[in-house]
Amino acid sequence: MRTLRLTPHERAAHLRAGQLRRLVGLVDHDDAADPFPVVGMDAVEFVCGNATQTAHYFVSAWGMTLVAYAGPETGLRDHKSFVLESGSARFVVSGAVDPASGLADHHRRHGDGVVDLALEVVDVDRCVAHARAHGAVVLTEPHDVTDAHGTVRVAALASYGSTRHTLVDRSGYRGVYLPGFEPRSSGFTRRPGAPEHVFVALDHAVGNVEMGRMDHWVRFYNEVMGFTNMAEFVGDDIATEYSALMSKVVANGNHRVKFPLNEPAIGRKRSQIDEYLDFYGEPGCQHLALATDDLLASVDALRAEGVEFLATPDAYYDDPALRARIGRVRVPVDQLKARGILVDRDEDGYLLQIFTKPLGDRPTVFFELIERHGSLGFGKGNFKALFESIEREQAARGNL
Ligand code: TYF
Ligand code: FE
Repeated sequence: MRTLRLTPHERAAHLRAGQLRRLVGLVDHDDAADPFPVVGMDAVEFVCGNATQTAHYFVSAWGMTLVAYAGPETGLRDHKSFVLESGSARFVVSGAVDPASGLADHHRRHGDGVVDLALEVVDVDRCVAHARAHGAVVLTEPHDVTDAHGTVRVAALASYGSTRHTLVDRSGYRGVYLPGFEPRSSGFTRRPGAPEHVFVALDHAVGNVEMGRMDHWVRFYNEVMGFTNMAEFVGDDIATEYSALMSKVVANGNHRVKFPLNEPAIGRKRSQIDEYLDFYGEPGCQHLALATDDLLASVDALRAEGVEFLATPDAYYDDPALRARIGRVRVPVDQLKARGILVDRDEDGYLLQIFTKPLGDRPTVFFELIERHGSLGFGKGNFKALFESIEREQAARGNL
């Protein structure tokens, strides 16, 4: 029998490709005809007040795997960064070491937050040329970064607020993340029985922008990155009735990268988007949706580690209209009710979703967990219940 021998890097790439296939709704796409061909998300970078402890939390509670590290011990004096993976999702958690570090200033202004939604692209120079020609701010010009494992070509574009899109072409690189990082798997030893595979991919990353700026940022992604608009949007009807926000979704050619964009709307109450903007201090990433194959198991594992989710009232599940609309899903509705999991159905299928409370001290960034069964939407049927739940939290914080 012929055995297939893969290097660790090939195995990892193989795994990531397999997990990317599990994202629902990917479409075939001709990269050659795309002015800004995106392979998928490369990494999400967080800046935290205590990266050491946030990395520990992502390992111990969220079942992520530590794969690389850069910091004083590896020659980086300014800050430290931990690289964590779960399925095809990669997080980089960074925090200031030197008090003069720009990251310390970033944290003072914004609290814990997402600074970079890095994209893996086919051709960094071509993407930057296209972006520049369409008015993008180029934060870092394309350049090579090299170590013994090969060369990565990187550049960075400015997006809303201080959010950045680093563009990475890692086709010439076999290292674990980027030059400057050392492989590291020890340090946060997972206790036996601790959660694993809580999520397998990043489904979408949402941005909050100022009132009246949503269409500007939709156009930015259309023109600068060639992203197209997805059907789902929250328009004036929903905005005035109960959400106090408007939302549109853009996606790259193969639909691996989906960026909903929210702006506050004038509603009956103070918008949750205004609360975010006040505490983050400017536009920024509001939530990351993490895809899971088994949301019920993920929620049980996370709750056991003390992760808190938004509550859903029993009335949501007891509503005959909801029962009729969602029909049969893979578990009895009572099992969703016991966990506060929301369910929505559209013409393509259904989805299960749940939202955490804010991750850090400020009422800013949070996670969504999502299990898709055909549905390509974002849970429009749940917006009313979700926004009421968010408003209860907002009121409890004294911000409504
Ligand atoms: O990504 C979405 O569109 C859903 C719903 O402030 C949503 O997860 C939209 C806006 C918001 C919170 C959740
Ligand atoms: Fe979402």
